[in-house]
Amino acid sequence: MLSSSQGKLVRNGEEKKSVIWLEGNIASGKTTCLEYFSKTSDIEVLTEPVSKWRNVQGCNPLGLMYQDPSRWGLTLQTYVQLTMLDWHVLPMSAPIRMMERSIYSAKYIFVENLYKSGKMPEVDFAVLSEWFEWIIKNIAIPVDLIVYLQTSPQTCYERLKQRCREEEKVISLEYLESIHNLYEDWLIHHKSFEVPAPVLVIPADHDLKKMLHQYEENREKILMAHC
Ligand code: DCP
Repeated sequence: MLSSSQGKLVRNGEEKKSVIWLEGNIASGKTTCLEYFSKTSDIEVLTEPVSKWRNVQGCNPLGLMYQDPSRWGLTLQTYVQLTMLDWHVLPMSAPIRMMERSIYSAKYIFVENLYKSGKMPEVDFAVLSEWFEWIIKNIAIPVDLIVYLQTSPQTCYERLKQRCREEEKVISLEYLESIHNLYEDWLIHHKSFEVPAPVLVIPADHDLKKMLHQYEENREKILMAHC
């Protein structure tokens, strides 16, 4: 018998842990969603370690990758893979964990995009792929629900221009369209790669007020993720 009280998930008196991945295009509004759920007791929120990607021992692999993807794509994505894995294996400190993206989207969306667009050499793609396959075969990466913030690439482009992150000034609408198409093929059309959990789609082109309303509406569905 399963019940929920104040976000706590209880099965036959035993607390059940649950892991949710929040997925979506660049600037789709993941941070706002995570902030909203971080106010709920019994949820821990893990944001993407972007600050690490911008500063690893004084170097900025994110910035380098945007300047010269063919040269630095492997460098950034190797580090993304490491930092995401670090999040995935971190012991949970609350019954529910909500994570921004995952090691899966790092590979299936971002690495795939670099390779498919001809910006990642075949050998780099092969090495990253072997690493990824080894990790998912040998290390448990739990997930109960994927929440997909579905946006149009145009909306992300507008939001990106507003937030003005220095490294991202080179991002074009075409780049966001490619990321969008890879996400749709993966999570909506199931055309490309394995989807490791059920997907909850939240339309995310709306303004802040409507988005917060939708998070409220979907709250129980998300918190009861493992049912
Ligand atoms: N990135 C990447 N490769 C990955 C993951 C992310 O190149 N495997 C890049 C894309 C962005 C930056 O890292 O330039 C940060 O990702 P998001 O913009 O999606 O993260 P935010 O926290 O800014 O998301 P949002 O705007 O949805 O809150």
